[in-house]
Parts: sequence; structure tokens; C-alpha cells
Amino acid sequence: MTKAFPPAMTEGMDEPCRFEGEVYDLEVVEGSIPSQIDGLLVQAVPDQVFPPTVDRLDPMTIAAGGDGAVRAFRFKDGHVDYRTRFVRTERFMLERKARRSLFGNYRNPFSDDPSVEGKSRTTANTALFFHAGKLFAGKEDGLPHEIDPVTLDTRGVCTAGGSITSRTFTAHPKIDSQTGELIGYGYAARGETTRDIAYYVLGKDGSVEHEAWFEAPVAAMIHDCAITPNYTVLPIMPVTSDLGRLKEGGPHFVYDPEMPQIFGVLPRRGSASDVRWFRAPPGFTGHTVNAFEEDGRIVFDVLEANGNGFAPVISDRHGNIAPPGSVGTSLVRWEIDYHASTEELRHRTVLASVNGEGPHIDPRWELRRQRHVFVPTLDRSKLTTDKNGRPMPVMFNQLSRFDLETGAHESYYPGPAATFQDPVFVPRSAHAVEGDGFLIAILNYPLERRSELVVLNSLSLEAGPIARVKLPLRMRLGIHSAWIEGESVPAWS
Ligand code: V55
Ligand code: FE
Repeated sequence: MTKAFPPAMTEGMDEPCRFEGEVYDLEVVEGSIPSQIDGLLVQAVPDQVFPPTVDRLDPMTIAAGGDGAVRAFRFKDGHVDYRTRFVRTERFMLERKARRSLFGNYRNPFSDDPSVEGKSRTTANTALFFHAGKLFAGKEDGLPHEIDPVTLDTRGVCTAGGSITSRTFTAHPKIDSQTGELIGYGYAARGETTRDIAYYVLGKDGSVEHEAWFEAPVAAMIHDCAITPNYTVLPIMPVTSDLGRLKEGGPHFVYDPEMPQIFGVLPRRGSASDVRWFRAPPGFTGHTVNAFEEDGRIVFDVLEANGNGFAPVISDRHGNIAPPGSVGTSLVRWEIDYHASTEELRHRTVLASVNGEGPHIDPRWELRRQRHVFVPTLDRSKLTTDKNGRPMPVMFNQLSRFDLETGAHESYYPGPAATFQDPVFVPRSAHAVEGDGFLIAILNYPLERRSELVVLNSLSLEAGPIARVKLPLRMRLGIHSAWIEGESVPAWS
């Protein structure tokens, strides 16, 4: 590599790691790991291998454009082993051969080196999911890649035997554990900024059993979705894309504060003519908490930001950039009657003030009314400055549990200079009550550029970790984590 990374990418904790390898048997420095924790914690990590060469660097290129690495921790018998490996996307292989970056800004093919025209731009850097016995790494601008759950080798691009013809597929498909079906979709399915949506239901064997193509009313991000036993909800975020802007070298997305909230709703195996677009006043839909049905109505629980949820890496359409940490979130409950005579949505209830993102519930309560919601949060009253007077570089200074039955919440706060990455929830046993288990998360100490793994009892977060595991490598900020039960994946040896 003959070019250095720009300073904007090397400051602090999140400098590219560019590392592949393993640490066998990590050091448990405090407490102990309960021996019944048996499974694989995986996290998708954007980690740019080569410095970008574009003239106008889109902040999203730094935050969300990096090459996808799979970070994995295998828990078994009170021990934990670590491995990390890049996804062998077409893009990764081309750049590796060239020993420089060939792909330009976040989701902007017009900013690429001409030699890679028409090649796949996806980085598989956003989330991992497990279906039909296989592990997949996804990003919403391309198709998922299958990953070996032991070696982390890339087995190839998932097209379900050629059946998935969409150019894109969400990183957040949903799985119905009752039927084994996977419900997924791609937006911009016929190319960047198109309004085409390709919708798929995969059977428990991984084959495509249902497909529908339809158009969204606007070209905008549909990052996450929700399913109930009978319906699918596709929330369109107020973050729009435009082909002309891409050609001019502008950012892929801008935030449109005036855009109404739009929710596409269709029966699970519905066709294009079954899709209804429900509308509500402007709002910024974030990640899905859960959805279920009650009295024939869809109940959709979701995090909602009270402004630009992508600040500061996406600006609004007037060019304004909200400062980091200035936008809060709430846990919002929508009630949607698919058969209603009007497409105007009125039933919105705020269940909790959250100020966090990346919600998790006990997976055994998916598709039915859940009580507990776990989220990394930011308590602004605890924000301090470092010894040079600069704001402490923390994103989520707590790990929190919201009890929707009592309205109570509790948090673990590890101190002023620590920030959480996306945790996983692990049920204590198959028969434990809802929410009883463990939260496992990477905890970063940005001033020391150091990371550890913490294990907490999920129903007593305030008590602090029951185990702390030293990580002898820096864990740059990853995106979503997922937990795969040990019965589904081989042990490591
Ligand atoms: C997100 C992350 C992405 C992306 C779009 O967290 C949205 C939201 C890591 O990439 O491409
Ligand atoms: Fe996400």
C-alpha cells in the first residue's frame, strides 16, 4: 500500500484494523463465563482495507462504506475463542489484487475507477443472519454472502440457486421460527436509486417460495422491516436518493425532514396489488424492536429518532448537519389495520424514551407481545470531557433494559470513557422466563484504544458484568451483532 489513510479515518478508536486472524482461548480477567453459554457471537464490521481515493469523501464512506469483516466469538464450556476475517466480496478481491481502492464513495458507482465498471460494489458489512443452517453476511446494496461459521471463509454469493434476481437484499431479513421461513426484500432492486422493490419468502430449506415486485412511492432507504404471523411491514425512511446527485459526485442519501412516514404493508405471501402504503406525519423510523398481531391488528414496535437519526454522517436536504448525539430516540408502537378504509395511520404510542439504537429482545418472544427490550443508550447527563477538554468520544455509555410491563428501566454504566458496541441477548435456557439470560457486548475504551468483552445478567444489568474478557486487539466500531445457538454451529478446535 503506497498511500496513507486520511486523518479523518485514523483518529481514535476507529482507525481501520485491516487484520485477519484468531486468538484462541481469550483471557477472562474478572468473574467467569457461565458454562451453559454455548454459541457463536458474530458482528459485521466495516473496515476499509485501502485508503479511499475520491476527491469528495462522503462521510457515509467512512462510517458505513468499509469492507465487511466478520468478527466472531465462539463461547463453549466457559471459554471463548476469537476470529476475524474479511468477506471475500468481488470488490475485496479486486482491490486486494490491485493493492489500492478502486471503488469510490458510499453507493456511488460514478465515483469508481473505470476498471471496475459493472462489478459488484457490495461490502457485506452490516449484519449477519442465520437461516436454513447457513450463516450470511449482508449489506442492503447487494446480495448476502455465505460465511463458514468456523473458518469464516466466504462460501459465495447467495442467490438461492439463481432464484434471487434482485440486485439488492436487506441486511435485516426476518425469520419466523414457527415456520422456518425467511422474509426479505431488496430496495433499489433494479439498480441504485430505482424505486423497485423485490420481495421474497424463502422456505425453511432456503429456497425461494414466494416473490413479488412492486414500486415504492419514493426512492428512499428501507433499512429494516417487520413481520407478524400474517403480514410484512416495510418502513420507508426519510432518507432519499437521487441519480442526478450521484452523477454530480454528491452523497447517496440526504435526510428529508418534511417527508411523511410511509409504511408498506402486505400479507406475507401477498402480490404487488396487495401492497398498501400507510402514511403518518414526518418521523425518522429506526430499527425494528418486534411486531405481532392482536385483535386482527398489526402491532409494530420500533425505535424512532426525533430528527436526523443518521446525524452527522448524512446531512439534510438543505445541507444542515446535526451535531453527533443531538438526536434522541423513543420506542414507538404503531397499530395498523391492514383492512382499514383509510391509509392514514393514527395509532401511535410512545412506550419509552430511549436515546439509543440497536434494540434486542428475547428471540423466543419474536412475533408475540414482548416485555423486555435491551438497547445500548446514551445518557447525556453523564457526558464528560477528556483531559484536553474535548467531548469524550463515546456513542453509547450504557447498556439498558426497558420493562414495558412496569415502565421501569435499568442500565449498566461502566464509566465516562467507555462506549458499547451492539450486544447480543442469550437466553439462560430454553425454559427460562422472558428476558432471563445474558447480554454480551464489546466495550470500548476509546482514550486507551482498548476493548473488552463483557457478560451481564440480562435482568440485573445494574449489578455490572459477571465476566470481563480482555481483548488483546482493538475492536473498531462494528455494526450489528447476532447470536447463533451452539446446536446450530460446530464447536471450534
Ligand atoms: C446502516 C448501515 C449501513 C448501511 C446503511 O446502520 C444503513 C445503518 C454499515 O452500512 O449501508
Ligand atoms: Fe441496521
